[in-house]
Amino acid sequence: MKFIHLLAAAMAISAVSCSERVKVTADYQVVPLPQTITETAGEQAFVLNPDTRIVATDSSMTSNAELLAGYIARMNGFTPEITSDTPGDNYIILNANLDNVNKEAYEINVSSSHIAINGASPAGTFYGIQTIRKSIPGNSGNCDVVFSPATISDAPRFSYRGAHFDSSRHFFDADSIKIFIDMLALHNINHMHWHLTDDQGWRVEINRRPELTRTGSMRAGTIIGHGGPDNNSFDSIPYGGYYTQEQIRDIVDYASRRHITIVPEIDLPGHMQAALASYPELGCTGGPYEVWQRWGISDDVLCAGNDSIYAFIDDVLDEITELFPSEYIHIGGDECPKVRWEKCPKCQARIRQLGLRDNEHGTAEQQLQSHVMRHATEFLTQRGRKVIGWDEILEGGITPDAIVMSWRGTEGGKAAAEAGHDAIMTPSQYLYFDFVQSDDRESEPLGASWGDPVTVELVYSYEPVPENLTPEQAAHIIGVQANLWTEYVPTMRHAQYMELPRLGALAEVQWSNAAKDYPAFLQRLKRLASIYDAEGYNYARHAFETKNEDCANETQTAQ
Ligand code: TNX
Repeated sequence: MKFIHLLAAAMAISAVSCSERVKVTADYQVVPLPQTITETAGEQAFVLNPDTRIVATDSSMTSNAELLAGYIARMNGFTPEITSDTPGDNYIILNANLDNVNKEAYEINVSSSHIAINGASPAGTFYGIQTIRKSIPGNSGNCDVVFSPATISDAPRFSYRGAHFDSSRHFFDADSIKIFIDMLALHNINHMHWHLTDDQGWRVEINRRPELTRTGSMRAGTIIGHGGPDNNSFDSIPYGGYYTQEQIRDIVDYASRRHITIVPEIDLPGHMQAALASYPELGCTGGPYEVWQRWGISDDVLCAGNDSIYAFIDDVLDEITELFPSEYIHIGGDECPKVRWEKCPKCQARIRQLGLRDNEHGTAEQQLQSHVMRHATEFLTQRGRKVIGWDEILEGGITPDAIVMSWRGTEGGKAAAEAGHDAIMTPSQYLYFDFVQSDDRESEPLGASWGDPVTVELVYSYEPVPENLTPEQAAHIIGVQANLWTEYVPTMRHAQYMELPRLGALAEVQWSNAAKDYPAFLQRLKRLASIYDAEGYNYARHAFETKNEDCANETQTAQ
């Protein structure tokens, strides 16, 4: 009886707790783990409550302040007022005058009167904001938050911290892409590699080539299941979509306010069947071609012997550089079969004209691919951009400034670094988030047709700098990225299931220098998952040993 009374009393307290402004305690052990967290002895704690203000010291801090106010509003149910004047106490002040060569570094000082977040640039301040935001428990409802006095100093290990997203195989509307960008911001990721074109759909409006979206953004149906030459089951449901230039500009702006650069990819000269369906004269056989309904590697690629493909590449890249201010532009280079070129009179004539023959750089056809890539590279270099290509660009000779994205394991990245090229590591066996995430494939939604499971622990265990590199060579490993190919990922809710919480493990690999400690990381990851809950993100539970929610066939609207 007594116990029941106590229970009833406890339930009553928890039901009213937040309206009585119950306090929860912030925990600075966040993902990714900050470099140093030093508790200050003998000081009173800071309490975040509905009277707390955010001080934006100048206009460069306004957007950061608005984002912080929004995070607090969503987590805690109240929206702090933003001001430019510093009140007597109870404020969070944002600055960007920290002296540090790493422009993404930040320092946080928590004292009883205020929290100061100071970045070495507005991006640095933003990462300090993320740390404060993630230190708030995800289930803190309408509660006040107690921050113990401390100094946190932090800076990322890698300057390129990427996440790739494939909008071609499945199309995700602009609001979904913004949700994805918010997910990246939560994980301190600063580059979104956006795969916008492929055999199965062209997704970016190009004014000078209107057929690319008129024809190339729509396929007549989609293969059911993994495919392969013997599978002829198609759903016969027309499928498509594309981003207008106005939408792209809006998304680029949305990302840049979150200090995320969007690196667009135009995949050349293979993975081009949607473009060939739009402009058949760009292919070796002249078509007709259809926007591909299968997954895999199409034999039909741009005809390297045809002068008109070079004008096509220029037209597309010209508008791409207008739309995307990114220093890096990705020009693909992967999986370009040479069967058409071997038989194509124009390609063979071009090979003769260029004097290409099989040698230590590769076959004549591989060198012909390098010729196409060099054309695109020169076009972009003249406009002050740097190119990134998949590791096949090492075959047949690579242009001097090209950055290699190592996906077929780590060897491409290692070879690139040894040859003095910058490299971004995205080896499939650790960082392909289209691979299933558990050995129990039966219980998983259909994943990529190749590759072993990629668990959270495996992602966390990844060390991006290959062994046996000199310090100079190691400095060429500029970053790390995970890729989400979407052949089997039709909705953003499903994409979240594939990304989360593996993105948490990726964030630690990209940002943190700390020695690996998986059990300690898991504790931090559980707390991050409480923020996934607060944000309404769908995520996989394998690492937490609880049941996965059904991720397939669900939709989610933008917040
Ligand atoms: C390989 S990674 C591809 C993609 C596929 C992916 C499926 C790369 C450069 N090419 O076209 O979507 O495998 O896992």
